[in-house]
Amino acid sequence: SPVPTQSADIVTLQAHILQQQARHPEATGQFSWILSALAISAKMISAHVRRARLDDVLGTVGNQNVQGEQQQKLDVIANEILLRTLGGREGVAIVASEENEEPVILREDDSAERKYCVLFDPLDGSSNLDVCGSVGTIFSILRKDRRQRDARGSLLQAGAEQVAAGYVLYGSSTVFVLTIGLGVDMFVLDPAYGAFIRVAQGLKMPATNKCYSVNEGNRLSFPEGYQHYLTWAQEQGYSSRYVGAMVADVHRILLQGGVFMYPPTKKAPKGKLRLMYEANPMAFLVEQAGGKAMSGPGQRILDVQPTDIHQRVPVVLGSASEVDRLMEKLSG
Ligand code: P6P
Repeated sequence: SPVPTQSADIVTLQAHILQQQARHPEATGQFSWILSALAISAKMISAHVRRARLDDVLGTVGNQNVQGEQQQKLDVIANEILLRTLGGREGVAIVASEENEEPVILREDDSAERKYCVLFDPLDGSSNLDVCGSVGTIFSILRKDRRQRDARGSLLQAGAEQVAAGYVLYGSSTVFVLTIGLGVDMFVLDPAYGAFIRVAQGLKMPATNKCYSVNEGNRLSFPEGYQHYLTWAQEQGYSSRYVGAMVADVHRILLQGGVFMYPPTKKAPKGKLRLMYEANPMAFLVEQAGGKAMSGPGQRILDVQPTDIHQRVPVVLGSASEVDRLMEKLSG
């Protein structure tokens, strides 16, 4: 019988993290522990997402569950999971969450060892849960800036300073996408074993794709350049795909190419998406996959100097040529 082809090695996310650490003999392991905290958080949040609304039905009397606890919304649960897993990691000095107005200082920077800041949107697009749509978790890791005296100062670094970024997509499967600045790697959760299995390394976004992703309901309130672009794209026969959860929309662009945008609108003149824990991590991933991420003509998202943890920016990201074309339309 024919010799079976050597199947590809099975590499889990945990093994991948350790492989990356082994490339840096000076590494203390702090960074690896942070990534593993994000991995276990993703598995726990995935388990809750797969039970969305069942807990409401199976576990509650009024809005209390059988333990008499206040039934929590899933984004609060996801936030708690991330705070508590990251809280157990020595390397994490500060966390900032879309759910918390103020950053959380987990430990003072008393040791000589490098510390990190972790920013996240625990359950992005959570309103999609009500209709069994895709939702996601987005995270960004910065080095704690030791020269800064307070948490805010440490956090307000441009996206180009990120040491890692990624997202978890809770869709038809649970996908963990990660960059530590050496390309983009993708993992899929095997629920039978509770392990994330590596399915792609060094992922590169297709150079073009006649597909755009935007909430067209806001079209008439977009700046003119965006409207001109959409008219042009429709004349070219572009297709439109929009889930309404950034992680799902960006994941499609990462794998298939095209362009995602959240332009300024009358309701959100600076755009709706948050710089620190939505635009920056996605921009890092997209650039690592060979794409572009801009917040306007000549304004690379990763170069934006933040002034507030929760500030919003317009977002255009995707295949370089598709982003360039839109920027041309915006430049008039
Ligand atoms: P709209 C979800 O609420 C979110 O923050 C992103 O995940 C998503 O891209 C965007 O807002 C959707 O906003 O206005 O199109 O519903």
